[in-house]
Amino acid sequence: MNHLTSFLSVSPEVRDALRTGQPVVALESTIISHGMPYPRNVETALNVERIIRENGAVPATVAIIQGKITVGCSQDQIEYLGQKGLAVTKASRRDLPVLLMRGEDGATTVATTMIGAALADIPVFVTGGIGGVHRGAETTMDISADLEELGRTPVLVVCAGAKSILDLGLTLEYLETKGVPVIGYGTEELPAFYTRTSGFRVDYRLDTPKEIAGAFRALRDCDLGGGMLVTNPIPEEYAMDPAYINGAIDEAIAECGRLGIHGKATTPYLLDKIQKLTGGASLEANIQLVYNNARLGARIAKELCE
Ligand code: PSU
Ligand code: MN
Repeated sequence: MNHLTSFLSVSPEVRDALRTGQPVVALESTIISHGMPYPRNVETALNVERIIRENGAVPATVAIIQGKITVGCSQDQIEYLGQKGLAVTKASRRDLPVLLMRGEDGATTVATTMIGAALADIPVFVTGGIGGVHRGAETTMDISADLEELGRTPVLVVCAGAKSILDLGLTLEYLETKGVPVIGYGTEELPAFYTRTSGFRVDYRLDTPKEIAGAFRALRDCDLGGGMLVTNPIPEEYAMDPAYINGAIDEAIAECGRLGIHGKATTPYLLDKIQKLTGGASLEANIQLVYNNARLGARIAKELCE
């Protein structure tokens, strides 16, 4: 462990895997409680864990359970978070101190899952999409804490890019400022979650888990600080039509503005609205891209253990 704290609880299975040098992959829980409807969220979370095992790594779903940063949630805990849904506190970095003091529960975002992974010494974390710079951030200042975390915490995050609910160009600028390498797995272009392309370029294209692991090893060996973002395009067969999905996204953003939704409620509102507008097609794409990321994350974690 990097830092022993009584607020950290690592499951016996994950602890053993880390002690014996086996690959471990961290997973977030806001995607369960706030990112998908019940019961598909629980089904997806358990499938992701199974895929990671099938690919030779140990899954470690992270959440705040009764005031502990829990690394390696049980099936019951995943079921609980999924059922409670939006009633669980969405916990980003700034939420941790009070939740831990009170002994409460929280679903971890990308930022807090990185914190948990780093405390437990897990280098690889798999998710769907990261938070970023929201459209209109030049007046709202709505920039996800995920980006700051990527700038400071040494964890490799595998995602399918970011949704175009965000300003992707500004998100890339922010990551550049923070010194975060943005890698495209087999692509020159930043994937936009539901689609394989976005019109924006990644910093580097790498074609193998071995090269990705090598770059991350260099980052850590040199103590550069901060993480690395690996963007993995959604498989072709599940990619959505850009005009269709971007139309739904624009409509969801307009509705969000009319309703005056802001702050931490913005991302969950947009995710839900897009799912409703597309009649569940976006949920299917979302699930498949997470599975695809789980396969890649497990392979990178294995390379890092070589
Ligand atoms: N984007 C998605 N799905 C998600 C999220 C973002 O496509 O589930 C979640 C993640 O947990 C991410 C968080 O860390 O939303 C970002 O929220 P905010 O923009 O409020 O920082
Ligand atoms: Mn925000």
